[in-house]
Amino acid sequence: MAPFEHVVILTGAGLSAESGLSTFRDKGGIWSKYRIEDVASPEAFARDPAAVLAFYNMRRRTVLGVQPNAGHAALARLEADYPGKVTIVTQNVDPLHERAGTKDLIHMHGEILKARCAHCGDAMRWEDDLTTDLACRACGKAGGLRPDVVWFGEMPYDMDRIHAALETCDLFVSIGTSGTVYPAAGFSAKALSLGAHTVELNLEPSRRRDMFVEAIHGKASEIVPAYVARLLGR
Ligand code: BV8
Repeated sequence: MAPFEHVVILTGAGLSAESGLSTFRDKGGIWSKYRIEDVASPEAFARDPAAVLAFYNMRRRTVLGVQPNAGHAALARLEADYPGKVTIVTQNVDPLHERAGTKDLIHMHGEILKARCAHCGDAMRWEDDLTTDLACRACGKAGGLRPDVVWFGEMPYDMDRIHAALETCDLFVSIGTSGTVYPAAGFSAKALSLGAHTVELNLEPSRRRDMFVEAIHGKASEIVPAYVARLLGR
């Protein structure tokens, strides 16, 4: 008998920090070196596509060189072994959940190892640098290939599926996110309002700390395996 029938997990950049990927809002984080308005919006891409592509080329190269950590591995075990339903939603655009073995993952902010044509919408796996002179394989037009990530002001992916999961879950666990970016930052409030038990696993209390019934603070590579072991009764 599972302690909870449907577990929804939301992850953020803090889960990938110990794999060597910078978070966004910690000291020395990505947004301390770059302005969102310059590199992570459709307006920025229209204004200076080369600068936006260079930002993502740098991050893509870093992503290709890192490995998942014990936190990612624990969540893959949870998905595989938990007797109830598990839905994992990530804000991260890195592939570390999949590399650790997670099979059914919702990348609500897209994936940095995919490209999408702004002209025709065709999307494809993409591990090389993106440049403005590249032509789309589907429509043949150049200048439109962009990372298949969700920028500020764009609608995140799979929102219907995420809301359906939030409406049926009885456990909501937020891991490694500051609770800054919406709509993800609003998921805990929705789950709590519908009666779910809400838990925050993070290095420190997030901006949405008041939406969590339970909080465990520490490094994801330590507290996530311990929490998953508790859920699996090990
Ligand atoms: C939209 C992809 C509408 C690209 C990203 C309501 C109120 C206020 C503002 C808004 C609102 N609704 C919408 C907005 C605007 C905006 C927004 O939320 N702005 C913020 C800044 C206030 N939201 C949007 O624009 C969203 N779109 O709403 O569209 C719409 C409606 C109709 C039609 C069309 C459109 C889109 C948001 C998505 C933006 N894209 N990423 C990329 O990656 O480059 S967001 C970006 O932030 C990343 O995805 C990142 O994952 C995400 C969230 O950040 P975190 O993951 O939380 O990372 P952070 O660094 O902040 O925190 C890390 C945490 O980890 C810390 O707490 C730290 O303590 C902890 N930690 C660190 N190390 C460890 C650790 N924990 C454990 N172990 C460790 N070792």
